[in-house]
Amino acid sequence: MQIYINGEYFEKADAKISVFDHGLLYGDGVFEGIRVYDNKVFRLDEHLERLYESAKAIDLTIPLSKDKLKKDTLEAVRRNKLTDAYIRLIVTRGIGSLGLNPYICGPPGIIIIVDKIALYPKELYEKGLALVTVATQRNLPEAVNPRIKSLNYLNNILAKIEAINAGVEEAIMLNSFGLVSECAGDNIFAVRKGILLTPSISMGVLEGITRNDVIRMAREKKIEVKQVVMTRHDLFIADECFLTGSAAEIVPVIKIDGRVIGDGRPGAITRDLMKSYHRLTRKEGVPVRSA
Ligand code: PXG
Repeated sequence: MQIYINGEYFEKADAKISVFDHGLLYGDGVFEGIRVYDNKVFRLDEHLERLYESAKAIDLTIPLSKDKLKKDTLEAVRRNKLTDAYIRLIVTRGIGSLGLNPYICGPPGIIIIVDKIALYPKELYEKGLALVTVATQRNLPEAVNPRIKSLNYLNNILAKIEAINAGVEEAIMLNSFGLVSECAGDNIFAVRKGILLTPSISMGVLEGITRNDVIRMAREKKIEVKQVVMTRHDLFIADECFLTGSAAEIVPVIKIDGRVIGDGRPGAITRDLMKSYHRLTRKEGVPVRSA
């Protein structure tokens, strides 16, 4: 494995950063998780755009142009010779001292890891997933805004711990008003009476790139899509439910807090969107080779 750190490549055992990097000391930094399908990087421009927006929101200037980072990302994929992969793109605040001040750190650290993706078991996509609502609330938008894909994922990890301890794989997180926001690492959708519903971004949600693709695909299929204020009740009475994310893609949900969703099997609209998304991921993407 060849890992990119600040323009140089290292073997996994030698890919090391400073213990004084504020990415480690404070979770001060941003990241993206990107997929490679069949030698093409899926939605690379969209992920780069969100990375630069997350960086801007924390007043971190990425020392490379978007175009240069795109070229470096493609080169990192090429070097690792994987046709299907998961790219973890990380920008840390850089090396500083034992104090919070980010303005005396730097330069920012740029890391690109290209690895095999550990997919959820196939069975999960056929049978569907069970979820629970957890007590850990999604971050207040007035604190670390959930729109920032920051290196500080402890809030989501606390939610994940609750879910795993309850015997399920994912957690539904509510915002401080008790309204549905998203899961620990995925966005959430419901279908009711043929209408596709998802919490609006203002509920405290990461604007998922898969979420945007699903909204677009549904509209192309003439399915009405609404970004809404969503309660647990809306999930309990939904006909269908599913999660979206670059890692998970589209995963059907069949149980929430012990309530069976719809008829307890992945719904027709969910399955249709899963098929379309699968096709989309193989069709679109930035070729790894020709760059
Ligand atoms: N919400 C949150 C909180 C996320 O972290 C998504 C939604 C989906 O966004 P995209 O753009 O991927 O459609 C994410 C991203 C993992 C893992 O290992 C997953 C994410 C991030 C980091 C790790 O499963 N999901």
